Amino acid sequence: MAGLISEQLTFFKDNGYLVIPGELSPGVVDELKKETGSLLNGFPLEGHPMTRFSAGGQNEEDERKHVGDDYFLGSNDKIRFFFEEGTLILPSYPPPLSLLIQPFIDAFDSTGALTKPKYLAINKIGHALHSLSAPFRSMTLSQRNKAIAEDLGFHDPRVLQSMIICKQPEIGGAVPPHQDSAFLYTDPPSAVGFWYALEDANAKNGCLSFVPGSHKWAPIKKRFVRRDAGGTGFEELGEGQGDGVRERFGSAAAEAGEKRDEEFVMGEVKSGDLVLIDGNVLHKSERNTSGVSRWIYTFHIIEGERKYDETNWLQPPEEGFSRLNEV
Ligand SMILES: O=C(O)CCC(=O)C(=O)O
Repeated sequence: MAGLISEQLTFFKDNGYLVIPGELSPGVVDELKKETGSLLNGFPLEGHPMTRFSAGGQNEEDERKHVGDDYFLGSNDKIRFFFEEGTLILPSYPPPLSLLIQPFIDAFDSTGALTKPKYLAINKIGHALHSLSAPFRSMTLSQRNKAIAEDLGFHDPRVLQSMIICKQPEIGGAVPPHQDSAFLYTDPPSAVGFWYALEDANAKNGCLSFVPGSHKWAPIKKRFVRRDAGGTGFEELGEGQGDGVRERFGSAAAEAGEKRDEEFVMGEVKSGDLVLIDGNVLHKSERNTSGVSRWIYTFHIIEGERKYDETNWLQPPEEGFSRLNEV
């Protein structure tokens, strides 16, 4: 099975991301969307802790955060459903306007009740679609993805998480600038994201944007960990831990990078396109302010030969992370 052609590999190495048009056939996209629809319609609200996914950090009330953390932290070997937060645009509107429009833009109203049907209120589904959902499993653990991982230099590529991000019409939240290796930290960093558009993604419905080449100068400085006292947070890297720039491009590159400006380039894509994302590259996506959803599926791989420790928020299931080499 063929992986990347040399121009694609060169683009990825230079820019830290790569768009591969038409990676999924329309038939496969339809099958994955059908599965997504069934999951969204099928999950029970009873017993759900109503955990919202906040890409910006931990800003829920303590009690809700605690319940949410358990639901989130235990999702490594499950398919779980995280609601849109949807309140981010409110501060720019003074009351009473903000109070009037809130029910129409947030997944929840001020009493905590859902303002949308549940299938229109979910931000993301995760994190074990690659092992528990048959259609997502077969397109993830595939010869094609194994060949791509090999071309990217992986010896023992492990799929450690997978997600559907729905970016629902009107309430789909922004994802602030980040580097995936801060959330999926190996020492040294090795994460690569495989991001598939299940619908067209553009400036209006919140496509990705990237800082091209930032993987060469933007070191990982903090990592997302489980806290001893419970919950999650960011922790500075320890002495001698790899930052993803020094090991690959040298100390001078990392030091020069401290002074670089971040210039984002938009990555509009069509349904079926694949985007590969280096774990150090800075990327983000904006709110979906349009009336059209932006469904995507993404999974991440790490190098199994690197150290993945017990402080990472995401811990391996009993059988370990899925081995792409074994497909
Ligand atoms: O799909 C998005 O909007 C953000 C996804 C992303 O940043 C990621 O998977 O690292």
